[in-house]
Amino acid sequence: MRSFPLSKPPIYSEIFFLNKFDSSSLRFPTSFSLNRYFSRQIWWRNMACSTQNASPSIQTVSISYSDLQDKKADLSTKIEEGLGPNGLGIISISKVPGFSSLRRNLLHLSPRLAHLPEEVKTTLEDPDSRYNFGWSHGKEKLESGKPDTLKGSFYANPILDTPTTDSSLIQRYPSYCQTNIWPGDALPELEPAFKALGKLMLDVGLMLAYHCDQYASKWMTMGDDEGLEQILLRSRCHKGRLLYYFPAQRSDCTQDAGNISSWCGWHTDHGSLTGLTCGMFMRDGEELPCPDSAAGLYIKTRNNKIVKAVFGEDEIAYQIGETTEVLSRGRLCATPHCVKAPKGEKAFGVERLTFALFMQPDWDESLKFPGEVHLHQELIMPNETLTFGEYSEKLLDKYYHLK
Ligand SMILES: O=C(O)CCC(=O)C(=O)O
Ligand SMILES: [Fe+2]
Repeated sequence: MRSFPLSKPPIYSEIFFLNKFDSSSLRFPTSFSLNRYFSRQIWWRNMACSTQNASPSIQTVSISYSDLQDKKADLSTKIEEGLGPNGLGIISISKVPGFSSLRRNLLHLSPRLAHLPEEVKTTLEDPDSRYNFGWSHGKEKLESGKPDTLKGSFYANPILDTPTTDSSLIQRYPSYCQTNIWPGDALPELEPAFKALGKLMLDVGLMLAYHCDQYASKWMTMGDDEGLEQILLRSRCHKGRLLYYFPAQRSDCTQDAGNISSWCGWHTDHGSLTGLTCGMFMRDGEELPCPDSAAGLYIKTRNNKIVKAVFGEDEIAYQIGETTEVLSRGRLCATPHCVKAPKGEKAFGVERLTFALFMQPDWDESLKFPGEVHLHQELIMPNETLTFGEYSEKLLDKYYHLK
């Protein structure tokens, strides 16, 4: 039997784990006790304004698309190096045909969406799904408990506009089963651009999942339909998130310097694999290089080091989510990550745009939570079996205190 992973549904991310990470990693006692090493290049950045928080930048382990496509290729060394017990928990795929232009097309629409009139954005909101479809701004909470107004998100299932017409399912799992909400006349380009990039990132992610299964089969037995690839292939739950990080105000650029999670709090994604584009920076409609080399995606390693994860604009990165940790029985651990905002004068007015694809199992997919994986122990008994939908419901109840 093999189980594999899932990724996170949007809502959970920033809300959950911040305080815990910042106060000594309560959440990953077993994973962080393992020693990680990095065989990739590490360099220390000299941060202009603050050296006390300097973290090393680490280039992600990268696999070319042509190698990934080859089902006969043995990529287990790279998978181990990037995602295995000593890896960073993120891997990138280079030279994916068509990716760069699909990324640019979609990311350029992010500020246009964020700047639509408020009354138009309100029509794109979906409170029934706890803002897990359509436009969401200020609905999630920060570490401080205050609403997160630092970024806006647009969520949709890039593969299925209507995952189901069964009204009892829609009522039970609204964050997965609702119908997509597109802006139509207000921004007609969004739907095709979102679907095209989401579909490509899913296809590439499925290829990666195939190689993860090959790697996992070295230490676990699994039936033909139990691998990550098959779980993700049959899922109706994949979710894309187009992110818009609002520009820092002049005061923010010079103050609040040291906080690494200043744009997006520490969290793990709760699905299987999360595809990520490299963030794009813009000011007044013009793309520009990142104004502060310290800004960007940070990851917490298993031996509790914080590093900046670096990958190219033309690469798609994939991170491990909680359900992969469950399905791999703790061998492939969910990756704690956050985003640091740029600071300094040059950061004034600069916005960040990116896209995440949460590849996650179907709401009906059964997951066995092995005793050795210590995720949400207060909610889940060792060796309990839950569907992904039930698991998500438990997390929602936990974090939203509904029950
Ligand atoms: O903005 C990013 O690069 C990461 C976003 C993220 O972690 C998420 O949406 O879960
Ligand atoms: Fe995330």
